[in-house]
Amino acid sequence: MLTRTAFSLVGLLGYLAVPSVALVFPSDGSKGRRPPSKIDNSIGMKLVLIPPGKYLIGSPQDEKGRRKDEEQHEVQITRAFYLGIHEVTQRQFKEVMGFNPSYFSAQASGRQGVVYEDWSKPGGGRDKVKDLDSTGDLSVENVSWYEAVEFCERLSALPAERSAGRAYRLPSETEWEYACRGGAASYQVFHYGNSLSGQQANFRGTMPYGGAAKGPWLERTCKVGTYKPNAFGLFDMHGNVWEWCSDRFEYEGDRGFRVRRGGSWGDSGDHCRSASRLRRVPGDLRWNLGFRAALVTRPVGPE
Ligand SMILES: [Ca+2]
Repeated sequence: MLTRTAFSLVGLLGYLAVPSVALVFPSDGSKGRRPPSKIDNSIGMKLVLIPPGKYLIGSPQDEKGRRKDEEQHEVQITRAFYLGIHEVTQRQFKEVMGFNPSYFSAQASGRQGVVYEDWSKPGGGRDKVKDLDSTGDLSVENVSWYEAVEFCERLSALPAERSAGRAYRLPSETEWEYACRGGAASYQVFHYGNSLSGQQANFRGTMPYGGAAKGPWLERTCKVGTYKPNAFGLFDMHGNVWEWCSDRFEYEGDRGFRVRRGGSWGDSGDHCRSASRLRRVPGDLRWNLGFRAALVTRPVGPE
């Protein structure tokens, strides 16, 4: 029998190891069945189960690069959810939507009528990926918020997904940041710690964060999963492409903006912070803006 002291010690050790993450999943309509920790869906997308828990969203006031709308406060994630371990790829997007809008692809045209900010060199995105056999595993970009939502709806409607009871959607902003932080035991700027170098993520490595050494800058998206995952098994939460979230972004009132998170291949390290949040109008198309899918499980079969 555990003494009171020993019991407390066990509790304390558990708290120190994973203070903000519940280890037992509450009933979520699955009649007490433990949901699988990983899902491989019918288009080859891999998702992991993110457990419920509490965390501090936002950043402390002395964090370098902080913006005033990163007010720090506790958030409770009450229900487990699944999140794609990767950003949605060009291949997956094309399979579901029937076209590939990506700037960093062989066609590099995105779509007719889209005029890019000419950050690029002659040849644009096509030249940036000319040495690759395929860009199918690069993150999709140049996708509007509406198209990201439509992708989730169409994916949910695929027969194999419907029969499995899987309904996809964009993650909320609070879910996204919770997932990004990966259940870290104490506050840190990135899931890696308090610095970020070009060896750890695809961003403008010439402008690292937190005293990290200057590193490479690829100047394009890269194959998803090139860098180390966080403790939840999620890749590219810092950099590669910004990721649309479901939420509206209040700015001088509700002007219809949506939230994007995580920084991109073109951004300095401070934009890749876990707390970094920027807005875009939902119809916006950028060569550094994509998304990842979340899903909620529905009960299947007889109740
Ligand atoms: Ca990303």
